[in-house]
Order: sequence, then structure tokens, then C-alpha cells
Amino acid sequence: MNTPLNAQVVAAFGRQYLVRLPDGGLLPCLTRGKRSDVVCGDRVEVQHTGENQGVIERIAPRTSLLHRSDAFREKLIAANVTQIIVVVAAEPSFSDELLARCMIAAFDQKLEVLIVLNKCDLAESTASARRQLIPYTAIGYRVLELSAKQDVSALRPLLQGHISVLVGQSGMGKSTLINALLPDAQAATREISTALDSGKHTTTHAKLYNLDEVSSLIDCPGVQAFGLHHLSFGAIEQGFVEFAQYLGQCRFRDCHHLHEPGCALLGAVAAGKIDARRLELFQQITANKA
Ligand SMILES: Nc1nc2c(ncn2[C@@H]2O[C@H](COP(=O)(O)OP(=O)(O)OP(=O)(O)O)[C@@H](O)[C@H]2O)c(=O)[nH]1
Ligand SMILES: [Mg+2]
Ligand SMILES: [Zn+2]
Repeated sequence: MNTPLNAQVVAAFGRQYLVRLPDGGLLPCLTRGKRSDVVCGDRVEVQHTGENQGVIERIAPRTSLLHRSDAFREKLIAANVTQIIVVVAAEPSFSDELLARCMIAAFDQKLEVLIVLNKCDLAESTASARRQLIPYTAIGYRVLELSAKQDVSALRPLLQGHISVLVGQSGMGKSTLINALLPDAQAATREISTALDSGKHTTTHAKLYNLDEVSSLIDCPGVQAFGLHHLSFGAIEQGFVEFAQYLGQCRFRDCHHLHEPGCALLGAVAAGKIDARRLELFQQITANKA
């Protein structure tokens, strides 16, 4: 039996995949040959090769592809998502560079962005995390504060109609959020992995969960670094959404916004229109781009 591009990859473990068939059943699948460019969220055509085994024959064109890369390799994160939810928390502390990088990737793939500040039950430390997010709310990003351990109801309506992917550093509470939204999910969280001593990252592979007919959520392993080697200098400039009105206004056409005279972005920082930390992040992220 062939499924003409309407099966969905719901989990990816190396080169092994779990695929949901149109009738709702799950089928473990491999790829043909050495192919390994299939990713969670892909729509695929599969063929049964045994009673409980299949092979992925084709991947449907993707509406989006989230990936990260350095000079040596590329890591696919999820396909066909419409929204990226960056999960941050006060403890462990989060990296605003990672946050900025996720947003650049989101802009490049035209995804909605939602920042979730989790663990708000940790009231004292959350105050400083909240301060760290002020530049992001100021430029229009949505920030939702919640505690995955207490109440996630405010998140539900924001997931409606989306294929969302949860990204963030390890330990921010992505899988705890999944379990709160889907009590049957039983995603492993830190408590369990500490008991099993399975290392730093609790979630080891991406997994897609269906919330309802039109909404689903992908849980991903924590990321330490979000390499953007695949994006050009210009794509990174655009990923800093508040820079838009200044781009093209610098004295030099090839301005790198470092210390050039007549730089519109440096001017905007001096005038208090752009947050200085955001320009600093831009300079760090583009440091290796020509
Ligand atoms: N106090 C508090 N702790 C939380 C909350 N949400 C998650 N945690 C704890 O944070 C730790 C990490 O949670 P996980 O859900 O495993 O984190 P993760 O982001 O999935 O981590 P990786 O899978 O490694 O990427 C666990 O000990 C959770 O119990 C929360 O709202 N409040
Ligand atoms: Mg996890
Ligand atoms: Zn400039």
C-alpha cells in the first residue's frame, strides 16, 4: 500500500522514523539508501515493506524548514511548522543570544514567534528573567508567562490551528509543558532522566503530538547553540525586525554596523531607538560573515 504524500513523520531517531498513516496508525519506517534528510513534521509517501515496517519513498515539498548549521554540518529540527515557541525560564538562566538566533531563523522561514517564560512559580528569579525580555516585548514579540507545573491554559488558544515547535535550552521545561497540555503524552522530563542518569539532554529526539484536528506541537531536544551558518548577512539583518526601518540608511552600502561613520544602526542606538544589547547580539552573530 502506498500513501500518496499524506503520512506524517511524528518522530525521528537518527535514520529511523515513526510515521502516522492516514488511518491514524503508526508505522516504523526507514529511508531508502543513505538518505537522512527526513525530519519530524514532514509529509511523506511510505510503502509497507513488512508487517510493521515501512520505507519512506518521497517527501512532500515543505512549507517551512527549521534547521541549524555550522561550517561542518546541518541539523534539521522540524518541517512544515507554522509557529516557533521559544521556551525560556529563570532557572537555569537563559541565553538571549540563543533567543535572538531562534527569532532570526523564524523570520527567515516566516514563522510566528511566541516566547514562553516558564517557571513563573519561581517568583524571585523570574523578575530578572522578565527584565531580560523587555527588549523583546518592546519590539513587538509576544511573551507569555506561565508555570508548566501550575497552569498552561493561557497557552492553549495560542496553539490553535498551528503546527508549533518548542525550542530552547535544555531544562527550560519544554517536555513539562507537553505533559501539562497532553496528560497522555508521558514525555520524559528531567526528574525521570536524573533517575536514569541519561545525560544532559532529557529529550533525545523530536516528537510530534496532535492536540486536535488542526493543531499539533513538536517537542525537541534542548539546544545549546543555534548555528545560522546557512543564513546570509542580509538574512540576519532582517531577522532583527526592529532594524528594518534603518536598513539601507547607512552611509556605506556594505556597512557592517560595527563602527563605521554614518551607520544608521549605531545612530539609532545612540538615540535610544534600538536597544544596545540587540546591536551587540547582531555583531556577535554576524562576526564570521563577510
Ligand atoms: N518550578 C518549576 N519547575 C519546572 C517547571 N516546568 C518545568 N520545570 C522543571 O524543570 C526541569 C526541566 O524540565 P524538562 O521539561 O525536562 O525540560 P526540557 O526543556 O524538556 O529539557 P530537555 O528535554 O533537556 O531539552 C524539570 O525538573 C521540571 O520539573 C515550572 O513551571 N516550574
Ligand atoms: Mg525535554
Ligand atoms: Zn551601519
